[in-house]
Amino acid sequence: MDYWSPRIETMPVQDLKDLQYKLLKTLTYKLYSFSDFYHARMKEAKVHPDDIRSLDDVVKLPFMKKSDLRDNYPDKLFVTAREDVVRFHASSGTTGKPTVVGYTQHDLDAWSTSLARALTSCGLGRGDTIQVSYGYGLFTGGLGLHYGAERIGAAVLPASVGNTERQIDLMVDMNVTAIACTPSYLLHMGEVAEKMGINFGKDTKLRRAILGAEPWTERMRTRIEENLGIKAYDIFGTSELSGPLFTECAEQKGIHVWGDLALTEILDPDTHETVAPGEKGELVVTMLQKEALPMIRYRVGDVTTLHEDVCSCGRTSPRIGRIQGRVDDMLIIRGINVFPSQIEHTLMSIPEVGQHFMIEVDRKGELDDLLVRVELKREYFSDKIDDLMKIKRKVAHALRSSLNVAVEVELANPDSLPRFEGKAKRVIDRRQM
Ligand code: DLL
Repeated sequence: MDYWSPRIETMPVQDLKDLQYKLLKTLTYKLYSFSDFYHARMKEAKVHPDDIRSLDDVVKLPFMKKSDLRDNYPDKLFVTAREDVVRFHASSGTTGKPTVVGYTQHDLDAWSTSLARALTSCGLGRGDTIQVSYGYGLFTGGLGLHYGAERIGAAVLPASVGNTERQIDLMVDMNVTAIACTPSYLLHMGEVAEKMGINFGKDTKLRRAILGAEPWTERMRTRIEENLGIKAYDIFGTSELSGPLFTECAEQKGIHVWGDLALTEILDPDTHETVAPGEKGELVVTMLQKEALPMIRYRVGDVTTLHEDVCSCGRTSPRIGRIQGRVDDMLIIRGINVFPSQIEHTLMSIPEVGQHFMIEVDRKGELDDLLVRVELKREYFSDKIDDLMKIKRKVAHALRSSLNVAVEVELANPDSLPRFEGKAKRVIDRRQM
């Protein structure tokens, strides 16, 4: 069995907990002393670092949420000197502003190490050619996987997203053995390949896929593995925690969350009590070693389960089960996070658009499709097709630039879209996985 960091990955459970406690203690002292934000938060929660006397005392510490990043845009929560930050990424927030994350060199090293362990646990290493078909740029997927794959000595094909036929040609010509992308993109690639007369099993060397950034199911895994003749592994992470960080191992029994890097809790989202082992709840993560943008008890917003038994692969870190949904209303469209409030924000800045809109999500073929239906203000409603097309293009363009994802727009007659008594239900998600 190959491990990337054998000592850490197979450390006896109690030793790992002792290490986590030490790291947590150091982190709380550091942030209490050097971060105005955390100092104030801890004071407000009436907790002092001296009160952290065991790992279980983590529950005394205050939570952190995505809105804290938004409220402190762009970098007010960074605790290192600006000169020590060597990389930024950003992801969509609930309004027009993204949330910005930053990394020191040590943060980037820890991120790559996490992925090096993860990719090794999926059976990848030197001699593999990994096509990275997550977006490169502000999104953490592309560059994250890129450096993780280089770290294990694999050859990287930085394909990014789009131009699917060329991606497939490259996969064949470059003898690609593994791909990292969203599960829906891989299924889409499979369809395009079929049209090109290429059979993944026979015509490519593809054997493994590292799939995540969006929810998917066991059923989808079976479909991918059977249709494409490969092994598919789940990969999880969020930009606030660094980016893609953790995967399943070859046993495919949950995602290993390395204990020296992260402390995982699963809580009841309403009572904030820890749920019983194996029970569903909200994922809350403390990053134990992050420097530029530390995270204590970050409420990730994903619903999952925690498994602390030692995996049959020999790794002792706890595992989380498949992500089963979100506690908030964030949608994931082709791997990109989209908040309905962000759509509303953009629409409401366009003078021609009225108050009412609907968001419809569907899956066309294997790809997510986002349709926004908007009601025009009466004074802009016209029987001239040209005028209407102009407004439609304007709305589509505005949404595309704020969400970073293609949107189909449909203009609706004044007074034609549903009105709501009580809570508006503007999102219809017809995707079945
Ligand atoms: O999606 C990081 C990433 C890149 C993960 C590449 C995996 C692969 P964000 O854009 O910040 O970061 O979005 C994070 O995506 O809170 C989940 O809701 C969702 N998500 C990520 N991975 C999975 C997964 C990246 N394996 C948000 N299953 C998270 C289900 C996932 N949902």
